Amino acid sequence: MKKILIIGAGGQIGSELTTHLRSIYGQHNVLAADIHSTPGEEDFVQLDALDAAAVAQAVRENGIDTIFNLVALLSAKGEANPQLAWRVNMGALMNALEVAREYNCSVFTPSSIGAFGPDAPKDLTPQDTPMHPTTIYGVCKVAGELLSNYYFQRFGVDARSVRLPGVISSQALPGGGTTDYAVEIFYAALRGERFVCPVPHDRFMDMIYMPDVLQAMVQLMEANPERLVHRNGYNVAAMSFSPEIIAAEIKKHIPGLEMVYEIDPVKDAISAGWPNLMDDSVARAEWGWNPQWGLAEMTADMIETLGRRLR
Ligand code: AKB
Repeated sequence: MKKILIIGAGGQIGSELTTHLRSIYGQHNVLAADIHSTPGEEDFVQLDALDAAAVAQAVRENGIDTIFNLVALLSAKGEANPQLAWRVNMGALMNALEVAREYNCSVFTPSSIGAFGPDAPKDLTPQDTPMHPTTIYGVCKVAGELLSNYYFQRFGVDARSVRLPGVISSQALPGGGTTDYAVEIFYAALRGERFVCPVPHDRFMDMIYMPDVLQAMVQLMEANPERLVHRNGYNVAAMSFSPEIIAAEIKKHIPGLEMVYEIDPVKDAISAGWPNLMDDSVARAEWGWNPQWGLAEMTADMIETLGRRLR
């Protein structure tokens, strides 16, 4: 990776990925792109990921060799408007792959635990297993993995992806996801507000802390292509917990946290079909995936860093 374009750079992952990649590859070698403008930001271009000509122009004019395509409507938001979710999620990916084909770029796109459906084993969900998601988000993720593999086999486009768990981070908020509660609970705890949890107390889901997400993206994109058998998309696991478990962990730092449950039927149904914990042994074997953050360390760090931001 020498010249990088991040599409969707203003989102939860994009905002931290931009800073992280600039610290490794240099400020001017990482071009941030988003549909919303960021006044005064250097090395930024405002573009609509669904505008193929605009994506091509950004790649051509800046000599880009690697594209991170982070544009997506998340799972719960996708269910509110499935047609829009398909148009945005698949449109942005198709444009990224087509531009990559034309200008010989590598492409990273996050897949998700949402790519699995109710017929996949819940515990230690294998890398290769039935994938029949029941959400439009999951359908897009499976289609995206297949499309990325197709572009590699048919056109030689170096497309790679990981199946991300719910991402926990202290900078930009997620939005429209089923796992968002695991971020929002920290804001409530630190502000002394009652937390209203939308998923059942005992619903386990895979989660990951942002530093491990950034590490996974760089590590996979820098991996020797000859070692990559799966390419799209690798299971990456870091921790798994339920709402009552994360609440208990936060209470070790903030004993006054108050949590009540008001189950959101959409998030309940979505999360019921997702893994409890994926088996990530293939990612470990093929490119050395090795997460550093578990529940206890992540919780302590979130309270410290988000607490500083909110003060
Ligand atoms: C969501 O909840 O939709 C996302 C995801 C797990 O892909 N955070």
